[in-house]
Amino acid sequence: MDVITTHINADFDALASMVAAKKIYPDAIMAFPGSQEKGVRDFLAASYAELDFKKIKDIDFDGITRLIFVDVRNSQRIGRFAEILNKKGLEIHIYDHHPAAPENIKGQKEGKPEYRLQFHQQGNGCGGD
Ligand SMILES: [Mn+2]
Repeated sequence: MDVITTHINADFDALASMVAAKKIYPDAIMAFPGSQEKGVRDFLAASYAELDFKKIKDIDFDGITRLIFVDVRNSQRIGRFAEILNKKGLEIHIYDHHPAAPENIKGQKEGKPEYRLQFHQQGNGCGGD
């Protein structure tokens, strides 16, 4: 089972990245690792779009074979998903724009660092989250 997730206190770039990743991994489940920012909560509650998110408590963690992280690669910002990072056979894909840090997760597939660097040099105006 594939799961697309992001950082705790999810913001709109997290939400948008999850929806974009679902286009690449159409069979994946989308799940937030924790709460969302108020604006995101309000947006989802208003049902502007039919977005199919699953609650983390309803996910069978033993059944996860691939984790797709978007807008995050810091293991301290992924809530309960950190518990299975070292699970045997787990595949990890990462699409993130944050700078390198010691606690960063390593993935078999990662977004290009050159792109991340360029993004930050230009200034992304999203407060760094
Ligand atoms: Mn974000």
